[in-house]
Amino acid sequence: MPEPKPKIVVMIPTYNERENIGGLIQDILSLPFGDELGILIVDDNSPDDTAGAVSEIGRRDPRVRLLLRREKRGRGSAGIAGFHKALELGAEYIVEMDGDGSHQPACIPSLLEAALKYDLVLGSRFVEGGKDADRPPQRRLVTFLVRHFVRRLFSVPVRDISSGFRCFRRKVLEEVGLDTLISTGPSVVLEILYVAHRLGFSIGEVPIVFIDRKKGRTKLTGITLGRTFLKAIRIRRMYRHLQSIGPT
Ligand SMILES: Nc1nc2c(ncn2[C@@H]2O[C@H](COP(=O)(O)OP(=O)(O)OP(=O)(O)O)[C@@H](O)[C@H]2O)c(=O)[nH]1
Ligand SMILES: [Mg+2]
Repeated sequence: MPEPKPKIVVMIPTYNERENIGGLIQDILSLPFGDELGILIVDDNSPDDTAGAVSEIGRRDPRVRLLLRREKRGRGSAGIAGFHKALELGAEYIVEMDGDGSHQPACIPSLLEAALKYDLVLGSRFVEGGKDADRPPQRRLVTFLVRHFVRRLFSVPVRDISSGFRCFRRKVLEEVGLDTLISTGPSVVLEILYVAHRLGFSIGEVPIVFIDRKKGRTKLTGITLGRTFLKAIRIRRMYRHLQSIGPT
């Protein structure tokens, strides 16, 4: 049987998400896209054997693929490896989302619909209809600080600048220079958005309801957060002179 060639690839970086990943994959597969949609899980050899759970589903359904890396190399580097693989698979639309249950598969169709109009579409908690549901106050504070600090730093005209639930048209990922990005951690989300903006790609937002993770543990420690802020400052310095040549 020939391998399915997905037009849409949903790319999910995972580290210790075994409890979440099975249900999430099933929910994505039940969206009405048939063979046009593929799922790519990028796992860093999670000790809880997330990869084993994904492989088992992949054996039953060839739309599910696993990119297994030998060791934990960070959220950013996992995302970049996933984007390379999605391009290699021939995807026209690449959806990026978390594997912890915070991002709802039910929002994928509206991201894709908006991607007919925009080069990059963010799933946004802060546009009308969006929500940052049931998060503890300390996590809300972090989002608030990131949002206001980074929005001011980058001046990208979007409301949910740190959203990791988004849809790219292929050409955006081809042109942002995946191999020259400096982020290995969560700042990759900001870096790609900033570069895409500086290159003149159009960016839209659709509402999402973000749910706090119910199972598993966060990988976002205080140290990671501090590093992300410092990286954001470096990113701004590096790319602020990047000319908007307009997308080709
Ligand atoms: N492959 C890989 N995935 C990672 C790594 N670190 C985090 N992830 C995944 O990236 C996604 C986001 O990580 P989270 O721990 O949920 O961090 P967050 O969403 O910023 O913060 P919370 O939702 O508050 O926990 C999840 O799917 C993680 O499993 C990593 O080093 N490698
Ligand atoms: Mg999360």
